[in-house]
Amino acid sequence: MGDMMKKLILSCTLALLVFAAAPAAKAAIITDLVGDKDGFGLDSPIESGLHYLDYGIYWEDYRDPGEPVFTDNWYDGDKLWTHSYDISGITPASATLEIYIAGIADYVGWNANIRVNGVTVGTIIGVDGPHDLTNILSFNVPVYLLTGLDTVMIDVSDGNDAYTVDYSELSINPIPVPGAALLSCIGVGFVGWLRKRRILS
Ligand SMILES: [Ca+2]
Ligand SMILES: [Ca+2]
Ligand SMILES: [Ca+2]
Repeated sequence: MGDMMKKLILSCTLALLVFAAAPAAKAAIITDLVGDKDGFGLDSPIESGLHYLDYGIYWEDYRDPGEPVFTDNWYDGDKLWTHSYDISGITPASATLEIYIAGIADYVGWNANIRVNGVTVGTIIGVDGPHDLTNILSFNVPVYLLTGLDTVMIDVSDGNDAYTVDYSELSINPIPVPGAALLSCIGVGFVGWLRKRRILS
């Protein structure tokens, strides 16, 4: 075993011990909610899988003052919004985007792509009616896309597709701190090893 490897193992073990001993070692899940969870702004909370028309009507704006235009508001076409959150000091392990929506992709050929920072993370394939079902959609977001200021777009293939969104929530699961410390330690060690082998100059 070379000296470099011994040093790497020693320093990574130390890093693990230090972080494992820290009381705040476990990182919390980060969530960012855009809009509010109030059943599309209607008085009755609506569960997923029900008919929107039993509770609200089409083309109606049910927003509270100051709410983003794409939520609790039934209208047609693409929708665009931003999730912002503090990503400093964490290493994301996985991320999920949850969107509660009613009335989208309700004809064959009317598909909708969900994009995060321009990259498609899911597609809703159009099926013929009913035209108003409520649906909680959940998409895995590749962690390389996360920046702390992420644009989400609902890109509908037919601009006449009208629908409403209750809320959008982005949840990020960080790698627990000891794991993140180990990863960065191995990364630093690997770069050192490459330099020593003159692979990197
Ligand atoms: Ca609301
Ligand atoms: Ca629709
Ligand atoms: Ca809402």
